Amino acid sequence: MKNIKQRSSYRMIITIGALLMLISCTTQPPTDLTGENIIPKPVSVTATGDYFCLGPKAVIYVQDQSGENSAIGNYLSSVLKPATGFNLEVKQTGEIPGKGNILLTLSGAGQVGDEGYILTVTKKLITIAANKPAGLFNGIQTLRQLFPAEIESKTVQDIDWHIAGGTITDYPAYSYRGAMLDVTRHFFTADEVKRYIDLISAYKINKLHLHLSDDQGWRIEIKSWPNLTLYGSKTEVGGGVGGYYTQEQYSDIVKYGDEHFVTIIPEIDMPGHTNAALASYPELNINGKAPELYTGTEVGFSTLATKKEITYKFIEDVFGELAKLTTGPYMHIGGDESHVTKKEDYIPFVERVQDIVIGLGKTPIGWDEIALGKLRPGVIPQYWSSAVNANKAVEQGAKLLMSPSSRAYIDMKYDSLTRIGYTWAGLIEVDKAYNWDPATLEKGIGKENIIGIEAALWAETITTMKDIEYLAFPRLPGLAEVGWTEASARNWDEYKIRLGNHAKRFIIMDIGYYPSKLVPWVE
Ligand code: NGO
Repeated sequence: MKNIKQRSSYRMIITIGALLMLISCTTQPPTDLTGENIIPKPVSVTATGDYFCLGPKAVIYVQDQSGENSAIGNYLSSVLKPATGFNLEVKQTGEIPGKGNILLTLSGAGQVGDEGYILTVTKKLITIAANKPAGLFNGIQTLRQLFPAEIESKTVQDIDWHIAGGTITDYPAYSYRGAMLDVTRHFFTADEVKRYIDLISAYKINKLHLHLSDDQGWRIEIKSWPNLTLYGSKTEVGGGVGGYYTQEQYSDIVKYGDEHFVTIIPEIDMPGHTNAALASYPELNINGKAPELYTGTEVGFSTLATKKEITYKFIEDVFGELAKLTTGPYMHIGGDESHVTKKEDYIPFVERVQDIVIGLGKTPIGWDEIALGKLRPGVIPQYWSSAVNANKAVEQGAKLLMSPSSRAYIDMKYDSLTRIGYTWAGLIEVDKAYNWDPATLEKGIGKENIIGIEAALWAETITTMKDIEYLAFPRLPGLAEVGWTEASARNWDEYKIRLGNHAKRFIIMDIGYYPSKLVPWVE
């Protein structure tokens, strides 16, 4: 009898022990928050020396009178679920959370602006405080990087979910931190664009500029001009089948962007880079004749008929439909390399197109050439090649978006052996993409003249998601830091160590990154 009792109580002890192993944290925890490898680098980090351990019973408390940010609580729960296997409950309540929980709150963040946050980790509680949901989202991206890299796994990992204790106070240097993806030279599906949104938003990039039309293909359904997609979408560089987004698919991308605090910016390039539209509608051509579809990589040979009224009807219709589908404040009007448009035609054209977009309630962005004409107030020129044009824009009082091709064009090769990419703007190794300051790069352009930066990925040489990943990683996290972290707080030798420690995350996230020899990778 005694024996049976003894055995069952042993069994009980063993079971409880095993359960404790499962639900509590037993391995050596990290305790120095200042030693974590956060990209982009936060404004300030202080450590307390203790740590927090996430268990399956944790609750995500969301404190916000408006009810606006319960979605972000669900988002955090969904981010943590695959790897931990925990079904973390989300409670929208004013209750004070007990030990072992997470609190997301829209009060008490103070001077961190609209996108900043304060992340506090104690033995008892993780708190992210922000002024706006965007700040909570950014705080969550930092939190992801504090957990072991396995947090990014899609399958349950049997490890302890420890985080070092302390406080991170953080906010961005620039409000516009963008990535551009060219979906014209080669088409990328809506799912591929969504994956890119996942990847860029993890590094606090908050804009995705989609280059939707060019000589080689028209990529967005416009109901009032159906041939654009019926005919003009069917090609790409090298003669592939091309493709386009239906308005429904585009709206879905916009929504996905909004959920990840990434504003989608649609670009319709004009008056040059328009062969696909010109091939679809003869009346848009100066001579009234439609050219053949184009699958090469030359630039600067096409132009809309800037003197025909039908051209402006076309532009009003296209931007009119796009404005309705786009939740963000911007629409990009292109304007680059219009080498066959006479200057005296180009200037009034670009001015009129700005007015059309402003009339639709949106803010135009355009490549730096648009500064040749009068910039309407608030219009954002995107510096990519001409410092002269950029200075003209500054003289007109505009704030620039900085995409210098020698630093931020991530379609350039890393070195001469890189299997894909261009070289016309130089080779851009990982250090070159990181090691620059937007506010001192060009004479006459200071921080007060800059709205932010954008990493441009043109697609003449890339055809797959893996190609996108190879050129974007690891330069994109570096450019994200150029946009987020003040130049005075950045240093390549320190950054490359943090970057090297992201290799494990890249691998778990299945990011096919370029393993640059300049970076001490820790896999
Ligand atoms: C240029 C050109 C694009 C090319 C890209 C390739 C701009 C603004 N216009 O950048 O059409 O695709 O270079 O690097």
